[in-house]
Amino acid sequence: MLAELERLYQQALSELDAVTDAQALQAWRVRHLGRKAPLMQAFGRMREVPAEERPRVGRRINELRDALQQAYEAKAEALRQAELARALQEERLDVTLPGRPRPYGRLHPTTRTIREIVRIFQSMGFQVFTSREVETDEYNFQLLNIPPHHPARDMQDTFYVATPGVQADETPPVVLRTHTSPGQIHAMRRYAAQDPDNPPPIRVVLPGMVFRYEQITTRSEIQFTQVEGLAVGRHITFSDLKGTLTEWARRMFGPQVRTRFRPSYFPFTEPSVEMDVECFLCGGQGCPVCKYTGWLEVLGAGMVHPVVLRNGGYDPERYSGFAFGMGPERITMLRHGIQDIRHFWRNDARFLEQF
Ligand code: FA5
Repeated sequence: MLAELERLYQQALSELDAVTDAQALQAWRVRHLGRKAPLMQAFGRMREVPAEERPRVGRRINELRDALQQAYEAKAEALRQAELARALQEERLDVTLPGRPRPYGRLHPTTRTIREIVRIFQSMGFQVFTSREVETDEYNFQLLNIPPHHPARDMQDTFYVATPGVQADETPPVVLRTHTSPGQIHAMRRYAAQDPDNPPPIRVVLPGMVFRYEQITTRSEIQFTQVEGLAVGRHITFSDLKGTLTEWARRMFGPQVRTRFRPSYFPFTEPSVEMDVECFLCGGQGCPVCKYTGWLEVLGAGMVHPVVLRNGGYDPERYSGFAFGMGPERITMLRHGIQDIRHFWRNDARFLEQF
């Protein structure tokens, strides 16, 4: 029996030599070390061996089995190493390559412009006052000296907000604000409430979203932003308006930039102006962006109308003030030479990534 087992052992070793993959190795293990393998069954056949031979034969069978087990483990390890070498060769990994950069979000160009505008006014002592986007007709128009049927309403086509089940003429009309100017009334009333007989002076800026029922074009959106400004106090003059806005323009567009004021009309300011800045793209020489005029319009402004001051709780005999309103999208377009305002809402990463 021992001679037969020695032969099987030699055969198992030479079979193991020929094994080249994990699957064949498993099959080999079942064949030579499994429960039904001849070597394993030999323990059951010990009865055939003369009693005095049994210890020696038993020891030898154990040795053969241990030797096969070791040969198996050595082969398994060799196969693992070979597999690793192959993987390293084929799936080459250069650990010195730089990592993949994580995409970071960034601020929308309009937000950046608004923040810059606000920062400059803050440095001049203005505070941010936040006002609502849904307004009554009263605040958006009437308290700003734009009565019903006033032709100036045509300047700002309006989105009216309907209340389901309620007839339009049963409730005061509610609108999406067409400009940030109704915030002037909210701010004045809030400040005046502190001391109605002697209301404190005001210096606020009001950034926010506005809505107009307009034809969308390359220059006009139906939803855009404005930054409003309001200063109210004793002895505030038109010179203060010019000085403040000119200083803002210099800090915003560069210290050399020149400004000019043109007469204009807004129902809530008197007198009213529009401010142009010298085209900072061509330095006033004339280019397509300034339409060869050398000037860019950036805002509307004026001295707060006495009716508006009174509506806000400020006696126009004792107080005066100036107000202004500007459009950050248009300013962003001018600064970056953006030809079409519709890019701002398109959410196209190729556009947004440039800022
Ligand atoms: C007003 O809205 C006034 N409330 C501004 C004002 C405030 C004047 C305080 C005096 C005192 P206007 O309609 O011109 O004015 O709009 C102001 C700015 O908003 C414009 O200069 C422009 O930059 C921007 N704007 C107006 N309409 C649009 C539009 N459809 N799309 C994008 N920007 C617009």
